[in-house]
Amino acid sequence: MTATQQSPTAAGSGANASESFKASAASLDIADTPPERVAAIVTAVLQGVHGAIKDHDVSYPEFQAAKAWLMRVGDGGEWPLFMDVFVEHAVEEQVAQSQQGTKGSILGPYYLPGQARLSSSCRLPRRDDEQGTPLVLAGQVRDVAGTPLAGAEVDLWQADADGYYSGFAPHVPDGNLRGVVVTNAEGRFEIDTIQPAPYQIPHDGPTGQLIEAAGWHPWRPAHLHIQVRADGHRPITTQLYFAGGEWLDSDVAEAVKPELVIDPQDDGTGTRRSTYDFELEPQPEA
Ligand code: MBD
Ligand code: FE
Repeated sequence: MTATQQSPTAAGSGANASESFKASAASLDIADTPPERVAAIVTAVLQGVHGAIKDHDVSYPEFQAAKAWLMRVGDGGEWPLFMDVFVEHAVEEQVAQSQQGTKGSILGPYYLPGQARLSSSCRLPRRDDEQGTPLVLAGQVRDVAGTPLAGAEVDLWQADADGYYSGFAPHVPDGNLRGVVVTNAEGRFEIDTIQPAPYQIPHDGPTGQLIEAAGWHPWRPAHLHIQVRADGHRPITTQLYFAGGEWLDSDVAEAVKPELVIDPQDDGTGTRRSTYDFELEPQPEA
């Protein structure tokens, strides 16, 4: 097994995350943001940087080391990873203030659109020898008034039992442990998958190097990523976490909310089962 073909590298997964982000954000440009707003936000960010330099008496070697590190983040394609780990949660919390229904959480860098559409009761695509404890997530999608939403999409993506995502680790086949599950006439779904492992930020790249240099830890607790969409409703992007799991209280991405922790129970056959219902609010008027 060669390193380049088999083992995921930070640079490989970073390049994929950058490509995927560019595709999803192709139409977004700071030129479309009003100049007063750009000036206000960027001035505040720069004031924060200038304040840190002053408060911590930053030296020239430290300034140049920071510049070299920032260049490596770009070269390694790690801006999506860095931004989603250290910044996205604050944006999500801000947006959540005007959101009803199921709590959201961050999207992260590993969403890929256009996955297999699956019927309401299904198994996520997996390898013949997929490792990991069987996990079944069942539930219902409703509007905030309690009406079931038939034909809603529960788009799920997750790491495997080693903590790797398909599309971002060369040894995992495309589409593995990803799928768009369509709810039945009662708005229900039942998804057969496996328990994901906690996720570790890759340590051979600049984001991992920063975490190590600062003496922080690189872990996210085990999680399922889910986006729920239904016609006429505001989509929610969220994550589910597992009660008792490692790193729940110290997620490097600070994206855990207590309402999003499930506690699957063994059904006596070695399969762990949990339910979770999703509630979507009406699409806000444009
Ligand atoms: C992940 O799996 C993730 O969910 C986030 C937010 C950042 C890096 C990896
Ligand atoms: Fe993730």
